[in-house]
Amino acid sequence: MNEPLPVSRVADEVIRAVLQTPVIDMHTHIYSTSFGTPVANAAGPADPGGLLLWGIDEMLTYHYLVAEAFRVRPADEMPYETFWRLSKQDQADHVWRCLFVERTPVSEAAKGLLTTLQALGLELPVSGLSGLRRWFAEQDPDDYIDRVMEVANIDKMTMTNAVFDDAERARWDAGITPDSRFDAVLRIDPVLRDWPAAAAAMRGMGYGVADDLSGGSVSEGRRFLLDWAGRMKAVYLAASLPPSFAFTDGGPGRPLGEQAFARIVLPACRDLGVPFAMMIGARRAANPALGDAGDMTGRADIEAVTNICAAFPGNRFFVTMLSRENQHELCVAARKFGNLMIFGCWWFLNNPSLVEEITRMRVELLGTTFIPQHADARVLDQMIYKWRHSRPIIARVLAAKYEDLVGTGWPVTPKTIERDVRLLLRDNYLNFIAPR
Ligand code: RAT
Ligand code: ZN
Repeated sequence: MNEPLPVSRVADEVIRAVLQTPVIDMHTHIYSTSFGTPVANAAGPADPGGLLLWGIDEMLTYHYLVAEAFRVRPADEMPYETFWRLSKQDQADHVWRCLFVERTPVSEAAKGLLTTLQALGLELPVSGLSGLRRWFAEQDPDDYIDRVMEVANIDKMTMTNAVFDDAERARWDAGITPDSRFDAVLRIDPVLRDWPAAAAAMRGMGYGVADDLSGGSVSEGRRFLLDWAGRMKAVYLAASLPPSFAFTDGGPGRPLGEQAFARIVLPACRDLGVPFAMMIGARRAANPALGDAGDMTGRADIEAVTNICAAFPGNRFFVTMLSRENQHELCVAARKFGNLMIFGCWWFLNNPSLVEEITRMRVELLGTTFIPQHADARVLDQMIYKWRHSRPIIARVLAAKYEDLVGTGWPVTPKTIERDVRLLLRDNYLNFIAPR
């Protein structure tokens, strides 16, 4: 088992390790069943505001696919308002017709639906969606979560818990039963993106914060974060940030979001002993009529990241960036700062060609000290395709590197491969959220 491998056996060993190692997924938008599900199922009727999305109609109306459907039938043929007024099932039928009937589903997100159905052992719906709709309606969501996790080989996943979202907060207030398959992540975009709006919301929840950060704002803001992080048992705090995100020193005179970050958010993370995740490069609502599908990518300034990592050595930062052009400098930044952990090929980067390029560059610059991927699934079933598509790519990149090593005479054993793959798929994350 622990003999050095001949070069001819390396690729098989790597693929085995990458497929067999259970992943801990550090960024998804999947919720446990206590948050309710809008999908009618074997265990009960639809809960219209429920947050756990799953099933064929949710998969087809994923915003990645909605954007693609509007390329096939643009707004002059299917006005945005008309589409949004349709029932979920009619929207799904429309997307199905555009992307699977009138066109061939070769895009990453379209193929992903097929990968998922195939992995679940379902017939591909060449003759329509009704059979699939019946099958999903017969599932009990709680058992179905287990099934998806087993097929995707996932140990645990994080939710994205947007505390400034009234609908989500109402669910917490109504009472959530802990579910060991999920960890919470306290998501706080408005604090950094729009301080006055965040302050108004916090005041509404009984915290004494002012629009201009005066008076007791700093201690009250921290109290808000500590209360909610404690209540959710959040494993880290997070925000998605625009390409224009900047940080110099967080001092007086700097934008309020930057000051709040330095004076409220990062001290709270230190008190809690948890990292802060920055997802940088999403320009919201480039086309607002498209809803979630209308966001754009943009190149950001890496100096914000290096300034932050340098100024706050007592904090730990997960960082992912959305623009392909930022990837190299982000790797270089991670070489400078031990408190920076790069993660995932985010959103528009989660395509095989880019995952391969980015993962190879990361291995070359950072060895095994990064987190190669997260699913970012919004619909439970997508966990399957996101990981089925990424795993072979990660394995391919690693295998080529080990083969090169064998060429130098360095012994590469199954144990070394297993250790490295565990680091990449779970331990780097676990060690970063709870350092020894
Ligand atoms: O990937 C996505 O689905 C995006 O819409 C966002 O959720 C993004 O990942 C985010 O977390 O802001
Ligand atoms: Zn996300």
